[in-house]
Amino acid sequence: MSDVHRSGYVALVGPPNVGKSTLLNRILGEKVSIVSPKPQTTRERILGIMHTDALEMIFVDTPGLHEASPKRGAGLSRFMNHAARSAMRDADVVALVIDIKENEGSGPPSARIQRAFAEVASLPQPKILLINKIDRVHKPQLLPFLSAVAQLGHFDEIIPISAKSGDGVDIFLAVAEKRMPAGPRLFERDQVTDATERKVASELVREQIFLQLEEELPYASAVITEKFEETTTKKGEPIVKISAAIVVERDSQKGIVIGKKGARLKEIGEKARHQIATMLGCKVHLELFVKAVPNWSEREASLRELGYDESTIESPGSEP
Ligand SMILES: Nc1nc2c(ncn2[C@@H]2O[C@H](COP(=O)(O)OP(=O)(O)OP(=O)(O)O)[C@@H](O)[C@H]2O)c(=O)[nH]1
Ligand SMILES: [Mg+2]
Repeated sequence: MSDVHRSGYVALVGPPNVGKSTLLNRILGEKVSIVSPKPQTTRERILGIMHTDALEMIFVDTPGLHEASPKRGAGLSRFMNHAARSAMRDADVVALVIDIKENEGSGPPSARIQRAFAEVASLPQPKILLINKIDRVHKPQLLPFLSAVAQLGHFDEIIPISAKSGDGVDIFLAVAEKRMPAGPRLFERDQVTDATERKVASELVREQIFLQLEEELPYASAVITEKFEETTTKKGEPIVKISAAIVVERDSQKGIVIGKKGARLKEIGEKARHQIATMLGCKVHLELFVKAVPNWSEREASLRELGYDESTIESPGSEP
């Protein structure tokens, strides 16, 4: 092997809920991107960086590509699709993730999978198809789908994987590595993500909202960390004091997040605090409050305030 340093961006794109964020966390061996069984969990692009002495592979987790729903904020939806499309346009390698369970039997690819293929078909970069969740099917069931997809000729490589068990993930990494261009190190050797601790803290609260609340509410809420203070306890132990606002769209939704006698909010806070403490490796004090910002997911000014501003989407290759 040559000793030239190589570095590049690998975009993880695809429909919602197929396992893109699970895959990113699996590759890095730690949680940088939140995961839930509900679609549209990821809202912004998140970088996860894998380093070796001669290589830096920067994986870009993206929001699931989706059609705007009349029931959900059109502004937020546009922001999410734009973030995903700009990440895939600017990456060195595009990895399209799909869920094998959407295609049981030997029929042609489902309409949603075909739309995903169409999203990447005309991109000039090397394209890898990752058929995820193979832990959920019997291996022989995969074969007809694999050969049907191979015949379409859209992809340079087709790799069945399980982001959950790790099956096939090493093969993906080896294939992506071969496609990395020569280039300098772009991040510090110990940097795993470009997201700040402040940002990951709000995401971990948002993850609990996705996990604990039903139906439309997760989509109608956002989390913003308003205070993040590194200090020490009376005993001299390090502690981070965080205050975060859960933003919903209507006053009537506040009660659902808060729950009976504050029980739901307490549970969200407890679980999120635990996760944040694991990430930071120290004690955490987390204070949550809920506020309503009418129709924030539609209004440009509120979207901007909450960090969902289309004009701020950088290409993944721009200066970190
Ligand atoms: N059985 C199985 N479940 C998986 C696998 N990968 C992901 N999941 C589950 O699929 C659901 C969605 O996973 P995410 O990683 O949030 O999916 P995503 O593509 O990032 O979703 P969005 O951010 O909403 O676009 C979660 O419940 C995961 O636990 C897998 O390989 N096998
Ligand atoms: Mg995701």
